[in-house]
Amino acid sequence: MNEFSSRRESLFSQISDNSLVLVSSGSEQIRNRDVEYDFRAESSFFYLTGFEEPDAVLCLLKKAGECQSILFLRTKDVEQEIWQGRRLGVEAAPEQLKLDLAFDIELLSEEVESLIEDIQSVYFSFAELADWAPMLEGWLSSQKAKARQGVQATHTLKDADNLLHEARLIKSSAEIEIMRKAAQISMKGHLAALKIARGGSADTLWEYQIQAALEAEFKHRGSPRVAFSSIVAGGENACVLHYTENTLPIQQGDLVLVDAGAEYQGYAGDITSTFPANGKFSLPQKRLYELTLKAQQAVIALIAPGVLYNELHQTAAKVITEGLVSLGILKGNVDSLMEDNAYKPFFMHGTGHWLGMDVHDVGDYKQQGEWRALQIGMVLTVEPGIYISEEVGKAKGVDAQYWNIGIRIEDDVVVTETGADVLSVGLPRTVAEIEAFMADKTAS
Ligand SMILES: [Mn+2]
Repeated sequence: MNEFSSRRESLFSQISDNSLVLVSSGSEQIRNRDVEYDFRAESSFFYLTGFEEPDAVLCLLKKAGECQSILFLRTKDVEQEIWQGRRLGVEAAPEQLKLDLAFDIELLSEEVESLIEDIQSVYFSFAELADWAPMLEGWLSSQKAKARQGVQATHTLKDADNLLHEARLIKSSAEIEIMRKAAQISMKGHLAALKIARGGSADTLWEYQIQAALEAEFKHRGSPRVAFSSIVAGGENACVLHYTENTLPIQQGDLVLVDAGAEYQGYAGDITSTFPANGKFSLPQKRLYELTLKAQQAVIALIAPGVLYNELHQTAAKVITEGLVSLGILKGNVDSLMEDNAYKPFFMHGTGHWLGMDVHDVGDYKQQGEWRALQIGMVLTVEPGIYISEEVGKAKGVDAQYWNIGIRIEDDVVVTETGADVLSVGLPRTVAEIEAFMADKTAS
């Protein structure tokens, strides 16, 4: 029994007898002409198998009290493997992945047609309905046709995501240690970004060069790929939330916003740092940075089991609103500004999200219409930000010294019995710490 088979056991224990669960790894996608995007298996499939090949389907069959894990996958093919890479193959799969049976993926439709006899409930991801629909239609109609032979047709289709997403939301201690590693590799990548920026070379530094430095550090430390496209945004580009072009030169006096995370053993790190390219914050940059950090620290201090999810954002929004009032960027009474969401033009995203195998990880934020309470083992990001583009600054009458500044500070946090454990700890975060790190060419 390994972590993957115990996850399957746990899923089996939650479904009723005579059920079938289908989980797909996904297929390779074309990027352009003969070039494919790097393949990355669907997270729920990887969660249950630890297997990363495309064109594979896991079938969990619970029938007459017996539980079987059956994998459909690509067969060994010497010719194809020379061109496209190695395959595990049908023969090796059961032993290697601790499964009961394996079949050629080409036989999926045919084999499931017989496995599904007398199965009452079929689970699959409703997000993949269009992919499953043709096969489901075939299976359901062939069962109906066998009714006179005494076959009881499936009568319930269920969303597998309901079960899988809830299971994935609460991390085991083994998962938390992998996530700590993902976050620590990510942290080291961010340090590498600060280091290349402080290098002091007379040449212009480009956003993609900072990206190269941090992603090289991820790989150097054992992360084979990024968890999502890295954002390296100089100056006003930081006001574009998902800026991934990373193609422009860093200007003297700009802040650099880096939002990047390493993937490690299938789990995502997700960190944002904001620092001055020349090593020294200007006064308006410093004021907005310190306000963002104050909001982030207030949220982290609040995290504990039982705290409602939306209290985190309310706390960040309140700190930012108060701060923007004291800087004269917002005018009025804090309570009524909060009621009007007056902070939204400057802080337009949420304060965080679940983190796990997916960077924006699965799991409901509300249950029965109510914000859910934090539980031990949940992992989330805390990432307030303040963005004042020239357009917004002009429109809202903000003093021009604050225009074209975008700041976000993000860490990865696991909810523990006593509060919060910051998995991504290790970066210089205060203005003094960042300026000292940027000034000392030997600091690491
Ligand atoms: Mn994030």
